Amino acid sequence: MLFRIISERSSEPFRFRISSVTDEAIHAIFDSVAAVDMHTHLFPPQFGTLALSGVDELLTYHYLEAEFFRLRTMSPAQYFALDKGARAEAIWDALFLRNAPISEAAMGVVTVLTSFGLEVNASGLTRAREFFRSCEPIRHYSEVLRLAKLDSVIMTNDPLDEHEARVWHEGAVIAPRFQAALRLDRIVKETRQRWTSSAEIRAFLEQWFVAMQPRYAALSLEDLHVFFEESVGGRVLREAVLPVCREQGVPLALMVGVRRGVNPAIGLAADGVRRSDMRHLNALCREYEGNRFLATYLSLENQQELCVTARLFANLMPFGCWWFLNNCSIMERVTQHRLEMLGTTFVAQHSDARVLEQVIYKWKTTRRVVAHAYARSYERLVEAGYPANGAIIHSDADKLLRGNFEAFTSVRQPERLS
Ligand code: FIX
Ligand code: ZN
Repeated sequence: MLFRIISERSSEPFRFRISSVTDEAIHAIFDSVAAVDMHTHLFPPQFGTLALSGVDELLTYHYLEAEFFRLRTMSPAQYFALDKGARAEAIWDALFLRNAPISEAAMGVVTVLTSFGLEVNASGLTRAREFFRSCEPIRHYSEVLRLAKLDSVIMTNDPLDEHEARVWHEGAVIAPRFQAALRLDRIVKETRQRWTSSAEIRAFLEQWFVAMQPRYAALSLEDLHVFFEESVGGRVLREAVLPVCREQGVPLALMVGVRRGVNPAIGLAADGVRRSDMRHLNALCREYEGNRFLATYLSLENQQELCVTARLFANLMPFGCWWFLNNCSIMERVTQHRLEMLGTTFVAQHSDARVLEQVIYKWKTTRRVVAHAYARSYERLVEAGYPANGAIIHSDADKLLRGNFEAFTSVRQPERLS
């Protein structure tokens, strides 16, 4: 326990009359905030087969597939020849029954099942299948968001995906708790095949900005040097993406450091990580000061430089511990470091969930780790003589779990950033 003096609540919520706060009180405050999950691959039921949910989807998550292949029970080719149910059974048997599900992703499945009163044992998979089959989709969606204490989630929306585009064209009313993020990866990659000028791409983007009303546009890439290259990709980014984002007041999220397709045999799990050159992010923030950038870096080695760059440029908002960083030990270290370097001016985490129920375990871990990191800093603050203040702790938790993202992506920005 970090703090010994218990706080006393006054009549106003979170106005503590305190000389200090307990670690427990800080955790309770972080637990009370309805978070916004700023990057997921989730879809509401209107998107049909794109909306993944249930135990078979949880078990065939690519994080678990990578762990399964390490056991060499079967080759990737043998595995991918099976149907989804048989793949789930193979993973269940190998990672959950024959071995302790000790990894972050495997433990996550245990947390999800437990939250629905389900158990990990020989009959557990059959029971879990029965349970998820019996759930009414809309009610189940709200229940999952309630358990994860999420106010809303941001999807990843690719206008070049035919299935998705059809849903948008049909004018489906998208569930208000699911908001769009316009994903640019394919647009940038397939420019040469699809468009002949930057003006055409600009028009295409503008049309989709209207249709989707995205909170931000997003691009994942190995390194940012492409922004400054004399290549088709470089020109699209400079002549279409950056100006349209600036004009529409929409931030561009940069997800940097992923090496795609390192081992294509293992499907969605094929990607690796690469340390990036931070000079390009510095140059982007400096040369495009009228744009706003959200940024997450996949390599642990880039985290300090990201903080330093954010100290230099207020048009940059670091976010989350992405993918291979989204586990307890690293998230705690990175979050602590960000608090030390940036105060609370960053977005603490996103889930990257692909399967609905994953938000339950990912947000449970996030709240615990972020609250713990915050409590460690706060303990030092109180020791330094600062009068503990529950209202400020609540406001900080709100900023880290939702407010910074909301303020940064809202259309009305302070003059100097717009
Ligand atoms: O590019 C992304 O948005 C990545 O998050 C995914 O491609 C990746 O497969 C993933 O799910 C990581 O969590
Ligand atoms: Zn993602």
